[in-house]
Amino acid sequence: MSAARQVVQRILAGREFQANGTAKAYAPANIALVKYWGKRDEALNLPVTGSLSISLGPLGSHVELARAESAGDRVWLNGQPLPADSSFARRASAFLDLFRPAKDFGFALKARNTVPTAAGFASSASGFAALAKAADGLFGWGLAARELSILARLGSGSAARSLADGFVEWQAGTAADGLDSFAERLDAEWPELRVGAVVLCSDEKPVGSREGMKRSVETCEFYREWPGRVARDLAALKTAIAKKNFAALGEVAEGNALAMHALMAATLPPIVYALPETVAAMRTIWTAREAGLALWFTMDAGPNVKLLFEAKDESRVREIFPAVEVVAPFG
Ligand code: 2P0
Repeated sequence: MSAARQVVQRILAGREFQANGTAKAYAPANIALVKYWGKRDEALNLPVTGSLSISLGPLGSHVELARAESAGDRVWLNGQPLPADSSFARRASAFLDLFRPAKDFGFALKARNTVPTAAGFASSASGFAALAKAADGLFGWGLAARELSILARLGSGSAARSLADGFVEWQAGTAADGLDSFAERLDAEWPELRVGAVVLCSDEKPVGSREGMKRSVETCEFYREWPGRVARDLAALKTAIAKKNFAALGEVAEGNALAMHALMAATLPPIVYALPETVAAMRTIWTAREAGLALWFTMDAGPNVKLLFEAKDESRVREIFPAVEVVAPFG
């Protein structure tokens, strides 16, 4: 039995697998302010370090899950039926295998993303988080948020952070089975906070995160510096959030993203996601900041930048980046 399936059995010990009607669930997408880059266990998506994200409220994934009339899963994405060999259907079915009561039990899954696919926010985190919640609803397990976070992580690491709104911290944990590696909401609100997506290129990335982080752990000479850096950044970010110090939040998030991209560049073979337009956008942000605008950015495993600012500066930010898609994570 796979390591992931063993973990699922441990969490679901004593629970029934009786499917009831159609379960609906929603989970928000999230953007990390202190990043996850590197695993200590690939089968269970256990991270080397903790990470801290902000959930994107109404941008996320809605799913409906029911038992299909016959064996074999039926998967729809944004209203379209998908061939079973499409990458989305294959990933969803592989995740649902963890909960499948019998080989001839097929799932009917309808997923709808409100994360615009072209906006540069990943929908896999919200998708697996919503799917874990929907499975919980379909079988009536009544799992706790921590347990749902662990199940979602088995689909994709960053999905562990998509079970809650607001600021969410994912603990790396130390247990081999990962039962101590889950994410929880921080007790903090920041209604003025804004995240802006600036899409510079929506082509498929040359190296996926899963492959990229594995390569960094194995070959990047300064990967050993990363856990210490993350620990310092997590502490500084939590202080910034507690004090609502926006400049401190921006500084930590931008610095952490640039440090992650430095790790990527020092990986063999090197991984450089930035395009000339990415570097130009960074310089524009730095110039605006020198002129007094409280604007910072973060970047994930791709060439697009995500702006961090407060509501009072939104019109100035829109003047600089007219195509920005703005999200208010706290509504
Ligand atoms: C993050 N990323 O913290 C980091 C920053 C990308 C860069 O989590 O292999 O899709 O499914 O655990 O979660 C993307 O990695 O990887 C990611 P898996 P995942 O948001």
